[in-house]
Amino acid sequence: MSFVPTLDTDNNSSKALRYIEDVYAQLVARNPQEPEFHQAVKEILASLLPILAAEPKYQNQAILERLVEPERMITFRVPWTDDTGKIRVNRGYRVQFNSAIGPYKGGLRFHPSVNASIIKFLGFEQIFKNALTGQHIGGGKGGADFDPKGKSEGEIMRFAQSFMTELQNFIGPDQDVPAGDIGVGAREIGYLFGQYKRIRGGYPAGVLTGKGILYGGSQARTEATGYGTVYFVSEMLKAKGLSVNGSRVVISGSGNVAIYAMQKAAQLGAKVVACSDSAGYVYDENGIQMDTVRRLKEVERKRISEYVKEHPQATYFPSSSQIWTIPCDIALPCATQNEIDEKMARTLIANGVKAVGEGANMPSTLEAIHLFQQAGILFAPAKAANAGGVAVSALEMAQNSMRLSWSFNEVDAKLQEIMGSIYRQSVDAAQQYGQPGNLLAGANIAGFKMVADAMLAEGVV
Ligand code: NDP
Ligand code: 2IT
Repeated sequence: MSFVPTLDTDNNSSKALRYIEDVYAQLVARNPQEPEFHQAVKEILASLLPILAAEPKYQNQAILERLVEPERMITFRVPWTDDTGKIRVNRGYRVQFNSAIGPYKGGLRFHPSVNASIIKFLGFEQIFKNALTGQHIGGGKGGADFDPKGKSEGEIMRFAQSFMTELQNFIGPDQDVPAGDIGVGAREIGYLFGQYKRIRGGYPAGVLTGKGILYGGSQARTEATGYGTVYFVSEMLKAKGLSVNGSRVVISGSGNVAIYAMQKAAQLGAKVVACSDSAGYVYDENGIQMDTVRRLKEVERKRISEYVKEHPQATYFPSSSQIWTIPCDIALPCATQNEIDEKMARTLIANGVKAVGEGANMPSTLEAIHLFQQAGILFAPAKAANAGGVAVSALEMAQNSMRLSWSFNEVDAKLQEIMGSIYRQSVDAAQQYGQPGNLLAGANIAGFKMVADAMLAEGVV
C-alpha cells in the first residue's frame, strides 16, 4: 500500500505518481490532525495510478484536488437538557462531500469519538461507495460527538430534536438525505424525522432513509448492509469455487450490520462462532444465537456479556480486539474503523482465514490490507462490500417518490442484483487496469471513474 508506480519507466505513470504525491502532501498540510481522513484518501489514491496514467484528462482538470475538498462542511452547536435539568452541549457535523452524481447521501453517527476527521473519512468513502451502487446519489456524512450509552429515552429524543432543529436548514429530499450509522438506528431516525416534519411541514418522507415501515421506510433496509456484505462475500468465494456454506465465521460488533450479517451467514449454512461489542466478545462453539443478540442489543440495549447468562456453554472475554484470535474461514469486521491492525491481520492469516469481508467502514488498517493481499487472502473492501445499506436507502428514496412500497422479497432481490453488479464492476475494473483479482483497486477505480467523469461533464464547479 504505497504510491510506488507499476510502470516506473513510463512517462505518464511517473507524472501520475507525482500528481498523486502532490495532492496527498497538500491534503495532509491543509487538513492537519485528521489521520482517519488522510488514511481514507491514501487508500484510494494508491489504487488510482493506472487510471490516472492512462487518462491525463483527470489531472488536467484537477479532479483529485476537487475530489478531496468537500463541497461544504457544516458544524453546529447542539444544546439539550439532560434528565437532571443540566444543560449539555455537543457538536454536530454534516459534510456534503460531492454531489456530481446525485443529492448528498450518507448516514449520521452518534458516538463520543466523532470529530471532523471521522466525518470526513466517512463522507469521502461514501462518494465512491454510492457511485458503485449504480443509484444516483452523491456522498455525504454527519453526526455528533454525543454518547447514546446510558441515556434515557427522553434524553435521546431531546438530543435528536435539537440536532435536527439545526440540521434541517441544510437537508431535503432532493438536496441531502441522511440515514443511520453507529448509534443511529430506527429509534433515532424516528425522532429525527418527527422533528423535521414538524419544522418543515407537509410529509417530506424522502428526507431521511432507514425510517420505520409504518411511516415510509423500505422493507429490508434494516437487513440490507449485513445481508449485502454476505452476498458480496458469497460472490467472491464462488469465483474461487468456495462457499459460505459450511464455513466458520467470526463477526465483530453486535449492532445493525453485525446482526444481519450473522443472520444471512447462518441462513447460507455458515457457523458464526463469535461476535462482540466495544467492551468484549463472546465465543459460542455451538453457533451464536442471533435472536438472543438481536433482543439484547436492539430491544433491551444491554451489553454482549449478558449473552453467556442465557447460553452457559458460551464464553465472554473482556477485550473486543482479541476477537480476531479465534480461528475462522471468514472474518467479517462489522464494528468500527481500524479494528483489524497489522498484528490482528497476521494472527488471522496464521490461523488460516480464507476471506475477509468489510461490513464496517475502513475496519482494516492500510498495513492489515497489505498483509491480506500479500498472503493471497480474498479481500472484500468496505466501499463495495457494505454498499448494500446505502443501495437500499436509495431504493427507499425511489419508493417514497413513487408513493408505493415494494415487498421484502422484491427489495432483497434488487439488493442481491446490486451486490452482484458491484462485484462484477470491481473485478472488471481491476482486470482492465492491470491488477487482476484486486477488488480493492477495482472498486476504487470503478467508483472513481463514474464520479470523475460526471465532474468532467459538469465543468469546473
Ligand atoms: P451500531 O451502532 O448498530 O453497532 C455498532 C457496533 O460496533 C456495536 O456492537 C458497538 O459496540 C461496536 N462498536 C462501535 N464503536 C466501537 C469501537 N470504537 N470499538 C469497538 N466496537 C465498537 O452501528 P452499525 O452496525 O450501523 O455500524 C457498524 C459499522 O458499519 C460502522 O463502521 C458503520 O459506519 C458501518 N456501516 C453501517 C451501515 C448501516 O447501514 N448502518 C452501512 C454501511 C456501513 P457498543 O455497543 O459497545 O458501542
Ligand atoms: O456507511 C454507510 O453507507 C451508511 N451508514 C448508510 C448510509 C445510508 O445513507 O443509508
